[in-house]
Amino acid sequence: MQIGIVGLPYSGKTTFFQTLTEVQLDPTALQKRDANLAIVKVIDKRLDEFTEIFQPKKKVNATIEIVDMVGLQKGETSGSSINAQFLGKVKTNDALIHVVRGFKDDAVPQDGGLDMVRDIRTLEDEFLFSDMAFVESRIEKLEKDIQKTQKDDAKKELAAMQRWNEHLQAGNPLRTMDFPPEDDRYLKNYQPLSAKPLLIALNLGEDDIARANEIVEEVRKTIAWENVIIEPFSAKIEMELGALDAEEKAVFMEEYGLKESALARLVRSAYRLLGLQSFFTVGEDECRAWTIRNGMTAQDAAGVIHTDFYNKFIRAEVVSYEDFMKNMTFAKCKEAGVFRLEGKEYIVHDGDILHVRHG
Ligand SMILES: Nc1nc2c(ncn2[C@@H]2O[C@H](COP(=O)(O)OP(=O)(O)OP(=O)(O)O)[C@@H](O)[C@H]2O)c(=O)[nH]1
Ligand SMILES: [Mg+2]
Repeated sequence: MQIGIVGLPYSGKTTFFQTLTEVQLDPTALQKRDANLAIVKVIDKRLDEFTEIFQPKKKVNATIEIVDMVGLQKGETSGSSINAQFLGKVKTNDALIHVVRGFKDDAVPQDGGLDMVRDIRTLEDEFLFSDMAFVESRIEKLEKDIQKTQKDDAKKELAAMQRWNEHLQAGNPLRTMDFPPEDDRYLKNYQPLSAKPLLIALNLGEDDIARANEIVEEVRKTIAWENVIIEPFSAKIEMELGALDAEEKAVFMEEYGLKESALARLVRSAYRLLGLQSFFTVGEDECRAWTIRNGMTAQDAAGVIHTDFYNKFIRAEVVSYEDFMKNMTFAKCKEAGVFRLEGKEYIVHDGDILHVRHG
């Protein structure tokens, strides 16, 4: 699962990226001398609670990969051509965090003054134009193919591309479209940019953090897009937080009226945005959060732990987070009848503790 940080120049992308303090740099990325990939822990208080209870040798958080998408140079957004190479790189991400400049600072250059809505639209338009150009060229090619060969496959795809085109021509990003199941493979193959799940992160000035919710509402009303999460934060505050010890941190956060670091919140939102959830395996050796997509079955989930567990799946013992916390031990969960035996079709819920029985 990889999330790309995108945004106009000087919006604070790299500053934000560097505040990912729980960062472990991916060794393969370092080999490629491409240190802008971070593997970030998904902070989850449920995992912390299980760790308290079981005192395991090892605690393993779910993780998410975040990439600072370098390559968008100043000036590239004038006219309508962010370079194709940059857009190609963006396509490889599963979701995008768009960092938007919301802080005033005369020392940091800014074209045309502060305007978050304009900046959001600028980048979104680029994604829209790029998808339109792609879809139009696809339509042209498919029409030619059909004239020559009359293939059913090409006809089906043409119909899909025409639907996409209509949606895009009306100025709508593809993420707001209801795709029929047969479009799945085109989405997978073509990775259209305007279909990517989008989290808009408003990098507000420190003085505006206190009225962040108000600002978010204003922006939300103005852009009125569906399926987009908008979160406020301050890259500068996050950076300062990162340099403090725990006690100083608490005082500092109190001062700004912050309950948690924006980072933890943003990562959680990103997780939700991707339609992801966690299940847990717990015990004295290890307490661990695993990532699955919403709707995955017990057998799928077992396969995330180990391919063998998928192939040799027999049953899963399952207890929900809430039920476990009411009873505190597996023995008591069994007595209370909340430690259930489920088959391979069972749909795993967020927070389930799973114990896989396999052959
Ligand atoms: N005052 C203030 N300055 C910030 C904030 N966030 C970033 N900056 C400053 O803005 C400048 C640009 O920040 P970067 O994080 O490098 O921005 P970027 O989006 O990565 O820029 P490019 O990679 O050039 O596109 C730096 O000098 C930062 O110190 C903020 O929240 N407040
Ligand atoms: Mg940068």
